[in-house]
Amino acid sequence: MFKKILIANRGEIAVRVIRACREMGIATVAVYSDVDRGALHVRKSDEAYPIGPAAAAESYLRMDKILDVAKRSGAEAIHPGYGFLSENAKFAQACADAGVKFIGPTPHSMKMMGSKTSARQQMEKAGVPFVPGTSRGLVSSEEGEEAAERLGYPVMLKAAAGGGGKGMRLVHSRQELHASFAAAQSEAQSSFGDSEVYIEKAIVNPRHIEMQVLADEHGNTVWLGERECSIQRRHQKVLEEAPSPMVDSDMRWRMGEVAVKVAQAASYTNAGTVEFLVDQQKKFYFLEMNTRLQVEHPVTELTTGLDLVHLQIRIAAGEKLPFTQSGVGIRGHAIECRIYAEDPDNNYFPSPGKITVLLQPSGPGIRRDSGMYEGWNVPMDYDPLLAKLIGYGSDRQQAIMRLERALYEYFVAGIKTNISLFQRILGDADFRAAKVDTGYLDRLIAKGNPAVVSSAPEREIEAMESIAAIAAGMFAVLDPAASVGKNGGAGGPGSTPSNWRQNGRSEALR
Ligand code: MV4
Repeated sequence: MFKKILIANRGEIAVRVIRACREMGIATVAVYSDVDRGALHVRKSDEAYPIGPAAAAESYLRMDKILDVAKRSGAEAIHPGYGFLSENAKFAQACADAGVKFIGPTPHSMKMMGSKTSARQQMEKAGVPFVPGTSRGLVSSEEGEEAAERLGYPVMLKAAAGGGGKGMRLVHSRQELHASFAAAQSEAQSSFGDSEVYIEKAIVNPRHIEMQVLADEHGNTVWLGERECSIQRRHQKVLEEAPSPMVDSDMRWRMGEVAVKVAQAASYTNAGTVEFLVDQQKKFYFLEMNTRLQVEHPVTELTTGLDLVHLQIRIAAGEKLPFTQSGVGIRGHAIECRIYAEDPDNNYFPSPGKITVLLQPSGPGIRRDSGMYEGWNVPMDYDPLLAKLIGYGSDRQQAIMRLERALYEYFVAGIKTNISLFQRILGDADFRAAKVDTGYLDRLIAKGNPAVVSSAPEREIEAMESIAAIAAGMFAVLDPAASVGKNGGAGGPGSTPSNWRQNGRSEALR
């Protein structure tokens, strides 16, 4: 087993990997940019090295600097987390060349999945169902028109090098195709430095469901169940759950077996995710494969009882999977909320700044993977994901109740967060009835925010209570003689709760 691992990432995922390493008796090396000197992953690691300015291109994306730290620290392996260099085949290759184990798949698998057209060609060979369309780049918009006639409108133009919705165009008619083709090509060129564009039949109001797979370096591949990821906005996932409420065990097995086939066709190793689009008839189509550990991996960990980061590390160290498919069981239900530093009253714009007060939820069925702490300054230079709050229960209903309860325990002051959005989602009748597709969140947000009327006073009361408690504490310190009662009168243990405080509690919070 490795003795020391470098984590080439920051925030909650770096903390997540550090935790796994600590549990396994592996020393950890953090890297950090100038604005992350005080970040949680730096505090929690055994060693930490500066790698440059805030801009990711000058720090977290600098392969040379990261490999230099690996050499200087004696780290034998690198965990890339998600984002940054995690799906960069050149980095995986550079690690191999430097004699450092990249904890993830081989550069070969990453490259194959990195190009959507090459992935589609491989999947076609392997007999995997994928969205009808072309599997090579279009040379002209005329070629696109021919393909679109064959497929039937609407169609989707996509960048071969894309993913996450960039360089993607929905085309409703022949008249639109020519201009959309040019636009998609130029967006693909400017975003990915590669203008290759291909065409797919558009699936209307699809669901986005993905299957977790794990493969060791001895030819064993298993699937670990699906995640429902339809609740997203602008291609940014917001809430994920496992299992998907619309997948039954027959569909799960079929999807699982297809996902294993995809992984095997790519000679895949380590943890990966096979994404599917699911149409209204519940037909599923291969979309792409993510060659990394994903943000939403905790919902799979909770429903399988497995630790994916431990398993990633053991696989990278050459160990065999310690179980086979029949040893994988799915139990209970888990839902994850991505807590972002963004302002619900300003179109969910990023809201960096200093966290002045932080009260965090816990209790039965709650897991929190967080990269924030009270007093920390959230930099504006990176993805604004602060933490993930995950609710687990024996069924979906219990997971929802626990998560909703925990969301009302969260108190973050100094910056804005999207916590109120989750309070709305979890209380929404369509969500509770599991009527979600990729258009769900836009519809909910467009409906306006009726919950503001009832929840804002609650939040304000909580804030007022905190301020009152702080003020009372300050008075007690400044002038102990003036404080009320034996115990200081600031609401401490044994003190009489004031009527003000009690009256301020809403029914729901009592
Ligand atoms: C599609 C599609 C409909 N039909 N492809 C968006 C992200 C990129 N990875 C693929 N995406 C889509 N591809 C066909 N042929 C609809 C989407 C899509 C979507 C997919 C997953 C999750 C959210 C989405 C939101 C809008 C569009």
